[in-house]
Amino acid sequence: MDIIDLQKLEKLNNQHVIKIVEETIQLCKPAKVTMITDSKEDINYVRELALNNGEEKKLKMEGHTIHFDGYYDQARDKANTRYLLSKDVDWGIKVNSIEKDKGLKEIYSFLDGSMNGKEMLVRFFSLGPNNSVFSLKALQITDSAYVAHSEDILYRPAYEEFKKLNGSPDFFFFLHSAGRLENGVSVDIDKRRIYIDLEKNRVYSVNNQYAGNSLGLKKLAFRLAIKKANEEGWLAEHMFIMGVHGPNGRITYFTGAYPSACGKTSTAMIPGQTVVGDDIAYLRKIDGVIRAVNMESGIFGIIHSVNLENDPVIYQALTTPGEVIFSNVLINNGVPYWGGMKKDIPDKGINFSGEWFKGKKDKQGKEIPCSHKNARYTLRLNELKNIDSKANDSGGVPVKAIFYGGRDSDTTIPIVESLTWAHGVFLGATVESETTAATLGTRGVRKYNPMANLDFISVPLGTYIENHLKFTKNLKVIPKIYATNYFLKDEIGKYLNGKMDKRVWLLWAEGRAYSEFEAIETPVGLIPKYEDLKKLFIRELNKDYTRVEYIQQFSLRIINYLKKMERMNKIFENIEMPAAFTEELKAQTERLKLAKTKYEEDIIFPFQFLDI
Ligand code: SPV
Ligand code: MN
Repeated sequence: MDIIDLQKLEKLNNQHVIKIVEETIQLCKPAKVTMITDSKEDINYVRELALNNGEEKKLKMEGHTIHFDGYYDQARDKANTRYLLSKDVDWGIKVNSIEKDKGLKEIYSFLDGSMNGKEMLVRFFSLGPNNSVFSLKALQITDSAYVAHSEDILYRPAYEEFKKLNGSPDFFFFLHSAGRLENGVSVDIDKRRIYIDLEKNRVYSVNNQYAGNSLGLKKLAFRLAIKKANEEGWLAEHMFIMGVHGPNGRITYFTGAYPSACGKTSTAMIPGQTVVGDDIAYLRKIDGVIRAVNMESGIFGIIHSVNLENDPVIYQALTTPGEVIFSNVLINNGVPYWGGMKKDIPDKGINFSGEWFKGKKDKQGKEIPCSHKNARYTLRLNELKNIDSKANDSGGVPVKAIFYGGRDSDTTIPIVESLTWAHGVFLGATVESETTAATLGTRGVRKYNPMANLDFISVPLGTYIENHLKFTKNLKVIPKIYATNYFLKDEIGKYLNGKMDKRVWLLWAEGRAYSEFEAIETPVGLIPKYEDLKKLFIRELNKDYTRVEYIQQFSLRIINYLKKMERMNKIFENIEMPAAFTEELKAQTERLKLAKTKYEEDIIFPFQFLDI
C-alpha cells in the first residue's frame, strides 16, 4: 500500500477497518492494495481497472461495457452458499450450513494467496440512502474490478459516512476473491464457496464472479440484514418499491416481493409509474406509518425479453449512451444482442461460451443460446427516466400496499386482496413458485417460497413470520396486502394474461387503498369486480376486457387450491409457526372446503360468490 492509500485508511480513524484490511492482506497476499474513496478520481480508477485487467471490455456505445462470467458461473450457487454455524439451529426450513470452524478453515485455505499478483480494492458503501435511520454500512474488499465497479453503480459510496462511525465496528464486511482467472473468468469453480458468518456480520466469497455470488452488497448483505431486521423489529425484504400513479396525479407507494425472474423488475417498470427500487427494500415504522427505502441505487436486471414493447424504459437505457455493464449476452462488432430483444440476432459473435455461432452445442449436446437466460444488465436508477422523485429520500416513502407473487401455472388467481393483515402475511408465507434460471439447477419445478425470500431467510421461519405478523402493532395506517400471479395458464398451457395486465392489477389495488372499488369476498380473499376491471383495462391499456377472460382468470380452481393447502399443511406440520399463522391456514382450508360443498363444483365462477 502506498503512502496515499495508507493515509486514506488512517483518515477513517477506525481500528476495526484497519485490522480487517491488515488481516486480509496477510491472508490473500495481493500484489497491490488500493483504497477507494467517494472521489470521482477513485471511482473512475475502478472503472478503468476493470477495462485494463480484461474483466470488462468497451462496447461501441459510449459508457457501455461487457463482462463475461464463466460458463458454469451464470447464476446464484445455492449448493455452495452456506451459513457458518457454531451451534445447531432449528430453522424450520432446509438451510445450507457448515460447522463454523470447519467452514472457516476450508474457505481460508481457498482465500490463502488468492490475490497473488492481483490488486486488492477496498471500498465503502451505504446500504440505503446516506444519512438515514434505515441505512447500514458495508466494507467490501475484492480483487475483482468488475465487482467493485458493479457495486459502484448499484450502491451508494460511503467512505465519508464511514468516518462518521467514530471508530465503531457497526458495519458489515464482505471479502471476495475471483480466484484464479483464465481469459478474465474464474476457473476453479469446484472450489467456489460463499460462507456467511451471521454472528460476526461477515461474508467470504471465493472463486466466482457472477454478481449474485460475488457482490457482497447484494444477496449476501441481504441475508445479514434479514437477521438484523428480525432482532430489531423492522423488515428487510426481497421487494421492489414503486410509485403507482392513480387518478388526478395521486402517487401511492407499493412494495412487492417476487422470486427471482418472476416479474418483480417488470412490475416496478410498468409504463406510467415511477420506480424507487427493484430488488431489496428495508421497511421501518416511523410515526405510525410503514416507510420503505431501496437499499440499492441501481438495477442488476435480467435482460432476456427486454424489448421496446415489454420494457420500453429499460430498453431505451440499454440502447442509448450511459454507464451500463452488460453481462453474458452476445457481442458482435461491439454491439450487444440478447434473446427476446425482438431484433435480428447475428449468427456469430462472442458470448458466455466464448466464440459462438448459431447451432453451437455444449458438452451434453444441448444447443447454446445467443445469450444466457440469466444474462443481465447493470445500471444506475438515475439513468432511467421513470425514477421516482423520492427514490433517494433518507426518510423513505410511505407504503400503502404490499404485493406478493410467484410463478404458478395452475392454481392462484391473478390478484386477490387479503382479508386482514394476518391473512396477507399468510398469503405471502404460502407463495409457491416454479424455479427459474436465476439459480443453478433444474428449472420449472414447483417450490415453496415464503415471501419470495426462501433463499435469503437467515432466521428460523417461525421467527421471520412472527416479525411480519407483529409489524402492524401501533400503526396508524395498515397497508393492504395482495397476492398476485402473472403466470396462470389455461388447460392447454396458454398464459391467461398479457405482460401489461399487471398495470391494471396495480391500479385496481391503488383504487382499493382509497375505497374506490368494491370487491367480492371469496374463500381466498377479496377479488375485483368485472365492471371495475373492464373500466381499468380501457383506461390503462385501451383494451376491451371480456367477461370470458374475467371468468377464465378469476374462477377459483377449488381442487387445485385444496391441493395447495394440503402441500402447505404438510410443510408446516413439522415447523414451529406462530399460532396466528396456523389459524389462517386452517381457516382458509375450511372456507375452501365449505365452498366446494356449497357449490358442488371443482371450479367456481367469480359471479357465484356475489349471491352469498
Ligand atoms: C436474484 O436472483 O434475485 C437477483 C439477482 O436479484 S442476484 O441475486 O444478484 O443473483
Ligand atoms: Mn433478487
